[in-house]
Amino acid sequence: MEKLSVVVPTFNEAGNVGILAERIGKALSGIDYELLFIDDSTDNTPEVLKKLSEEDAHVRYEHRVGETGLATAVIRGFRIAKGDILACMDADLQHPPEILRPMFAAVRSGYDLCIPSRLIPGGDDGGLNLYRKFVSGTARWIGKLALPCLRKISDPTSGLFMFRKEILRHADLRPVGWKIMIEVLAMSEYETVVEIPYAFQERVEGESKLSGKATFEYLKQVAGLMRRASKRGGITVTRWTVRRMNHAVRVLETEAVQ
Ligand SMILES: Nc1nc2c(ncn2[C@@H]2O[C@H](COP(=O)(O)OP(=O)(O)O)[C@@H](O)[C@H]2O)c(=O)[nH]1
Ligand SMILES: [Mg+2]
Repeated sequence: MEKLSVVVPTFNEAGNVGILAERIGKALSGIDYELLFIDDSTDNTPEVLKKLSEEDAHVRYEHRVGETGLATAVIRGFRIAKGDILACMDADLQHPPEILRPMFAAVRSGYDLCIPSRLIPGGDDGGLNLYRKFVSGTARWIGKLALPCLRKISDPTSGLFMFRKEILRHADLRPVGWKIMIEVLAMSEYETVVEIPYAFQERVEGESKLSGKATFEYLKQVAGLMRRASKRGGITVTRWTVRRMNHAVRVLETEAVQ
């Protein structure tokens, strides 16, 4: 079976990475995977990651010194990942790690990209307060207006997605902004996307790093992509129900047994 690399950017997430690694381990049992942290922390997260990587052979990490930025971290992760299928997930457990198994089942079933969505039947954006809901709704609206390739995708501004590595072969990804998924959607080569529902969670440990600067960077990124985007549309987007998603997971189980 193909190998999966889960890339997780971390900035001061010492209280989350252990639980994340444990839950990912359970979610991906029987699947060949690596969990790759790209860390820019100033707290004791690097020590926690070092210990995790010694205890769990699936875990790798790189601690960067003198460099920060969510997008540069994720792109670095994609570059050094060993998998054939790549995923990106936040470290703070707002993206429930258990969704990785249905995402993997979905990509394996033949789609180029799987984008979990909070905004389709079966999904839930309950972890966001009203202000964050407004910010993220406006960001989506601007993104879709400016970039045709985002129009059919219900939740293109989260940091949770999985795809076949080959779609990045000729992609000129520029590590600007906060939203790495829109960079991938605009710059890579793919035809089919599947959306699956998931419930976004509230952050329990640590703090959000989202700032006013991130909003400005997003606008700059969208403006840049309007000029550079190689993907302008022509994408088939399929929306799965919970039932369809569970079916794909069952198919994956039978493949894993063989
Ligand atoms: N490596 C790295 N990770 C970052 C940086 N900023 C944020 N992150 C990580 O990116 C993910 C999303 O950040 P978060 O603050 O939760 O954003 P929010 O969910 O939009 O509030 C988390 O895993 C953070 O630890 C950064 O400068 N470098
Ligand atoms: Mg978060």
